[in-house]
Amino acid sequence: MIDDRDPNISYATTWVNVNNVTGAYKNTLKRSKTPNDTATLNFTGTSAWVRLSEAQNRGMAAIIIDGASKTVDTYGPPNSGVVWFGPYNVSAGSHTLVIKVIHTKNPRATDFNVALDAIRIYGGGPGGGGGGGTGTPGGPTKPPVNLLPEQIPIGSKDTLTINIGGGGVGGPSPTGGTTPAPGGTAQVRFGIKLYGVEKTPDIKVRLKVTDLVAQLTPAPSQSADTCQNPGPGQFFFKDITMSADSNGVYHPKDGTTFNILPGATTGTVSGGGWLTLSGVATGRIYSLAVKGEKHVSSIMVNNVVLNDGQASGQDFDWTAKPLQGGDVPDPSNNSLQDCIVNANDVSLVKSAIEKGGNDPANLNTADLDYNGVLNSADMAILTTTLSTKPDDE
Ligand SMILES: [Ca+2]
Ligand SMILES: [Ca+2]
Ligand SMILES: [Ca+2]
Repeated sequence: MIDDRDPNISYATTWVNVNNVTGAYKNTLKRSKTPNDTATLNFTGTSAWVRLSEAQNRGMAAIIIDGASKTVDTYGPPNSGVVWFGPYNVSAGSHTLVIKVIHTKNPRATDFNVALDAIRIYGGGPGGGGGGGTGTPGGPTKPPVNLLPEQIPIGSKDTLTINIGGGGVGGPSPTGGTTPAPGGTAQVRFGIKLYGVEKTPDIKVRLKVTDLVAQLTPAPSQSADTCQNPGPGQFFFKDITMSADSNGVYHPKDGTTFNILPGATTGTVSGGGWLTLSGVATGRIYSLAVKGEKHVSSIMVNNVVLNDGQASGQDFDWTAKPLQGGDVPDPSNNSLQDCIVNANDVSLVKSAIEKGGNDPANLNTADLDYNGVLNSADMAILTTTLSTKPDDE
């Protein structure tokens, strides 16, 4: 790890030393809010991580490698601590990393400060003796392997352990020679199952991505999460078409489109089930939750850092936590769900079963085991959900 005071980092022009910072490496930071101030490190390696301090008075920084720039936002609530941004992957060889004060900020931020704590280089080792060491460099699109745990304080009473990479073994060499720009957009793929189903037709789900830090600090005008619209720090990737394999494992279906909120844009599933999380900043800490078309929403992973591209850690297997049926679409409310499992759902399923038959609207509401028949087996799935976890998350 290369500390902010390492002589290999050159600063221009008005950076100040900040000392006795609990949680920071060597308890130090180097801080500036002067436009175009830079911290520069020349290094040899294949991947860089930059640790910056987050706080209310922090602005945005550009992280620039060999001229390719990525903007990061270091605004955070009080006692946010220090956060790793990266990986910024490059081809093997010599590179220049610049952290630049751009004097831009999140509307919630009170000032423009950028505060550098430390840098890590993998796949080569810079003059400063970074963590890379002796391993074979990993490919530019591969995440660091042989992971090392790192404690990052995220609040006054809590800590979070994430894996931030290590340089021991290295991933397989890439084919092709392109070098991705630093930063970018995260992609995820996920496998899920449905509880108690007999058949597995295509279904639609919602992926909810929550920025756990931004969630804590809503703008005054921002309303809370409703079942239909995202709240502070949240993104809804809605109406994702999921297709099951012969083992009943669903993945996002190639070539289908989905809707993104906020912003009301659309995306397309590509590359074997990968979703591009447009709008979601990389290098930040998220929880991911999935809600099915007749199911409650379940948090599948918490405290996960999303990185650029199809990082291998972002191909999730969530099949151990099957989606539970119960929050059924209500025909008297535009066939919307309300994110609550209660007597209304019981009554909707009960009346659909009593009507019987194979009316598509009734099956859409209440056929919780997807076998095309409405009967007590569907009610059994609902009562199982009621007995365990009635509402979303
Ligand atoms: Ca430091
Ligand atoms: Ca409901
Ligand atoms: Ca059924």
